[in-house]
Amino acid sequence: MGMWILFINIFTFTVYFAGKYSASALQDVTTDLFGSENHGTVAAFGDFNSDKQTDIFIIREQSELVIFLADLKAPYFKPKVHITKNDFNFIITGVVPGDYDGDSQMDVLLTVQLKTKATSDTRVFVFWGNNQTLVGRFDGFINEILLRSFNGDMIPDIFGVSADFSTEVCFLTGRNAVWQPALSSPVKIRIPHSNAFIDLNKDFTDGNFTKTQAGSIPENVKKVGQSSFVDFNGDGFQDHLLPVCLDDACHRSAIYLSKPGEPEWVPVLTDFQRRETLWGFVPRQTTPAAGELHNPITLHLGDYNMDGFPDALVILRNTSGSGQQAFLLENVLCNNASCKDVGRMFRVHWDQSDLGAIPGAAVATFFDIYEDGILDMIVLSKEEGKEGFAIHALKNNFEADAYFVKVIVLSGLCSNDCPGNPFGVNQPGPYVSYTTVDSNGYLKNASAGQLSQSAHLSLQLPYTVLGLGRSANFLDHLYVGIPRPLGDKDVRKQEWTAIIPNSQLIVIPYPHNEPRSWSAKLYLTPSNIVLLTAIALIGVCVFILVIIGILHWQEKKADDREKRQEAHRFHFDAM
Ligand SMILES: *[C@@H]1O[C@H](CO)[C@@H](O)[C@H](O)[C@H]1NC(C)=O
Ligand SMILES: *[C@@H]1O[C@H](CO)[C@@H](O)[C@H](O)[C@H]1NC(C)=O
Ligand SMILES: *[C@@H]1O[C@H](CO)[C@@H](O)[C@H](O)[C@H]1NC(C)=O
Ligand SMILES: *[C@@H]1O[C@H](CO)[C@@H](O)[C@H](O)[C@H]1NC(C)=O
Ligand SMILES: *[C@@H]1O[C@H](CO)[C@@H](O)[C@H](O)[C@H]1NC(C)=O
Ligand SMILES: [Ca+2]
Ligand SMILES: [Ca+2]
Repeated sequence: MGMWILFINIFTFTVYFAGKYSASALQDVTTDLFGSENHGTVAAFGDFNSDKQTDIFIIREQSELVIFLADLKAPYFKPKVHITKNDFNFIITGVVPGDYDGDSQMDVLLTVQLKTKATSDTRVFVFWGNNQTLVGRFDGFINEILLRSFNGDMIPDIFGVSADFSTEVCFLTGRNAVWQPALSSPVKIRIPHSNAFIDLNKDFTDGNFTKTQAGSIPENVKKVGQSSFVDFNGDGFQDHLLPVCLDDACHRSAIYLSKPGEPEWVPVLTDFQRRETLWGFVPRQTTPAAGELHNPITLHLGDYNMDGFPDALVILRNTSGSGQQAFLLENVLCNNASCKDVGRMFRVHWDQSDLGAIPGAAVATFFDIYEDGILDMIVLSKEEGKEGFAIHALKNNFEADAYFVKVIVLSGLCSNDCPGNPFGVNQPGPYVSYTTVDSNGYLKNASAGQLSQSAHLSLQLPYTVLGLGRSANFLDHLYVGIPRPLGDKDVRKQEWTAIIPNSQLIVIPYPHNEPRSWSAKLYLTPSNIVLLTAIALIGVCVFILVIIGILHWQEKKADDREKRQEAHRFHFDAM
C-alpha cells in the first residue's frame, strides 16, 4: 500500500511540474490565429455574429475596416466582413461596435476624419448590422465622442462636445437620429479626452464623471495620458490611473493613482531606469505621418496572472535611442513609502523576452485568444519600410493554479426571441463586483466595469475577467448592475451566489427593470491544470487496474496450481 501512495505522489508531482514548466513563457501563435493576414491596426473587439466568440475589428490602409470572425478551424480569425475604401473616403480614427438601434444585432460605429483638412472635426458613421452583414448607415458630425446609454435603456447613445463646450447627445433608437442637449452646463473636455462611463460610488448606476478639469491633474506634470478606471488595490472601488510625463520630451514618466473621492495623486510607478537605459512613455505626436497612430499615452489593463489585481501593458521607448517596445507592468505589493496609501504598485517586467523580441511595438493589449478565460496579448508593431502594422498574438501560458470567472453582460433587449441569435449584444456600461474568501481566509472584494471607455482605440474587451488568485473556492457573491434611467430610484442589480471558478457567466438583464428575472448562463472552461489532474487520475486508475489484474491473475494461477495439487493428492490418497 505504501508503495502505491509513493507512486501516486511521484506521478502527480511529475504532472504538476510538467504544468509548471510549460507556464514560464509566452508563445507566439500569430500564424495560428491570422495565417498570412496578420497586418492592420487592431481597433476593437466584439462578438459581431453572436456566436459568443469575440471577433476582431481591424483597420487597413487607414480607410478600410475588416471584421475578422472567430472560427473553429485555423486560422482562427478569418476576414469575412468588409467596409471598403469605396464606401467612403475618410481616415478611420476609431471603431466602436455595439447595438445602436436596439434590434439586438451588432452595429459598427466609426469615427472618421477628412483626408485633406487638418481639422479636429470628427464625423460619425454607424453601419447597421443585419444578419451578419452591414447595411446602410447613419452619418453625423460631432467632436470627441463617448458612448453611454443616457436614458438608461441599455442602447448606447452618442455623446459629444461641440466647439462652444456645450454637450449634445444623439439617440439612434430605431435608426432615427434625435439630437438633444446633454448636460445643463457647458463642460470643457480635454482633447484627447478620457471620459469613462463607470460606477465610481458603488451604487450600481453610472456616476456622472467628467474628469480632469484644469487643476485636478498631479503637480509638475507636463503631458497627460489617458485615464483608466480599475479596481487597482482590490477594495471593490474603481481607482483612477493616469500615465503622465513630467517633462515635455517624456524623459521622466510616471503613473499616478487617485482613489475615488480623494484628491491626492499617489505615484504607483516612477522608476523607468533599466541598467544604463532610461525608458519613457511615447508622447502623442502632434502631426503624425500617414499611417501612424495618433494615440495618447494609454495603459491597457487586464489581470494576466489572475491574482485579482489588474496588470497593465504599456509601450515605452528608449529615451536615448529610438527603439520602442511593449512592457508588462505587474501589480505587486507596495514596497515604497510613497505608495503606502494604496498598498499596491506596478513593477516592470524588464526581462520579458517574448515582448522584447517584437521591435517597434506601437500598441499592446490583452485579449483572450482561445476563449479559455486566460488573458493573452496582442501587439502591433511597425516594420521598417512598410506601411501599417504587423499583428502579433502571444499566448499566455500562465498556469500557476490560479482561478478566474469570466462575465459577459449582454444588452437584455430581448431574451429568447432575439432575431437570428438567442442572446443579444455586449453593451457598454454594466458593472460587475464580487466578494469571496481568499486562500488566506480573508474576505476579498473586487469590481470591474464592462466597456467603460470607447474613444481612441481603447481596445477594451467586451467581457470582464475577474482573477480569483489561488483560492479554488466558490465565488460567494457576484453582483451585476446596469445603468438605470435618471430619476428611477430602484437600483438595477442582481446577485448570484456560489459561482464555480473557471467558468464563463453570460448575464442577460431582461427585462431591465426586473433584476429578479434576469438570467445567467454558466459555461465551464476547464483549465489545463484541471485537465492535467484528470489525466493524472485516469493514469492512476489504469495503473491500479493493471496491478489488480496482475494480482488477480497471479492468485488465479496459484489457485489453479493448488487445485491441481489437491486433485493430485486426492488421486494419490485414493490409490
Ligand atoms: C441570414 O443569412 C442566411 C445566409 O446568408 C440566410 O439563410 C438567412 O435566411 C438569413 N436570415 C435572415 C433573417 O435574413
Ligand atoms: C451629476 O452629478 C451631479 C452631482 O452629484 C448632479 O447634480 C447631476 O444632476 C448629475 N447629472 C446627471 C446627468 O446625472
Ligand atoms: C468587502 O465589501 C463588504 C461589503 O461592501 C465589506 O463589508 C467588506 O469589509 C469588504 N472587504 C474588504 C476586504 O474590502
Ligand atoms: C538605448 O539607446 C542607446 C543609444 O542608442 C543604446 O546605447 C542602448 O543600448 C539602448 N538600450 C537598449 C536597452 O536597447
Ligand atoms: C520610492 O518612491 C520615490 C518617490 O516616488 C522614488 O523616488 C524612489 O526611487 C522609490 N524607491 C524605490 C526603491 O522604488
Ligand atoms: Ca443593431
Ligand atoms: Ca495581476
